[in-house]
Amino acid sequence: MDVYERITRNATEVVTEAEGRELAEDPEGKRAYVGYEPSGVLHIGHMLTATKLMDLQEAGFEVTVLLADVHAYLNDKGTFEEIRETAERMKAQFLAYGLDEERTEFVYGSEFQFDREYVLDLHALELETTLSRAERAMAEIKSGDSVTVSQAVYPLMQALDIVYLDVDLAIGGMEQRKVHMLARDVLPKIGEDAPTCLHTPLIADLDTGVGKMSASEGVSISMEDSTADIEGKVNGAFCPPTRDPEPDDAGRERENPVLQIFEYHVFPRYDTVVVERPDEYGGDLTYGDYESLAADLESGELHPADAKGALATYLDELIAPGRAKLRDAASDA
Ligand code: NAL
Repeated sequence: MDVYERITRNATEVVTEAEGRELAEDPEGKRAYVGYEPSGVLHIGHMLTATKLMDLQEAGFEVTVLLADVHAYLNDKGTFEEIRETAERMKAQFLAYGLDEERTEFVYGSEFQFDREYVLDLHALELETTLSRAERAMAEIKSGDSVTVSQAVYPLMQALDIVYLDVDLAIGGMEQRKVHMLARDVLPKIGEDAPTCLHTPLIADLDTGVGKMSASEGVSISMEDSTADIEGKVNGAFCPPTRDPEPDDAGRERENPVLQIFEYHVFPRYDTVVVERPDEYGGDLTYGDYESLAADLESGELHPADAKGALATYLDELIAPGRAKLRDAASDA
């Protein structure tokens, strides 16, 4: 696989493609970073960006993971002390998930975001940004119904972090794209370069295929799930025999979340995927890539129930090391 292909596989977009291609020409030693509001438990959304970080590490990038403690505080996620505690647990789960320890640096936002120079630059960005623009950037990130002043400061700090962490490529899920677009517009106004950004897709709600899966609503998958939890959730998932399901009765777009998880979580981590079946149902099926599995689901060769069984097995294997870390942390406490 060529470098640009590895860097961008399964990404929804690179902003801009030309900038991404330039990075791909000489990735060795370049730095990519992603930030997360610490929450203690890794869920499937974190795992999706983590898988992309592993692609980047294989391509030669160094990775910075920002444990965005101040951001979580500004977004009403708890006291500062609670947030710090959850961040340590999260770090252990990221490494257990498979990030390369040698090529991953974990940084707390609070290590540099209270520095005088940072705060002055932040105020300069505040002068350059309207409240409505900051509010729009936060639409898919904010918690709660109202927008507080803290949540308007939030995207400006996220923009500034991209400068202070000296990164070549900012990674985030599609819910981060408006923050990144704001960063691209506003950073040049204080004399900084617009960052190159790569966005990963959002996975649809597991039960309905509508909208996006969320840790706060509906069914999500996390490192807290037992093997039986995962089997139950995956067996209950929406999985029609197509990549392109019809809209629901209310006319809302739907995706096939089972196929999405195979595509974005399983195939990037396994060379081959085996769907086990008893001999009387045709025996095991082996797939070397996502396309052939999706094609078999569509043709009827692969039954949705068998696809779900295999998905539960692979997901369980992927989260097992992180689950063990969480149990260690619980027994230490
Ligand atoms: C991501 C977050 C916070 C600060 C960041 C700074 C730089 C790059 C990425 C960052 C968290 C993210 C979330 N907004 O929704 O979890």
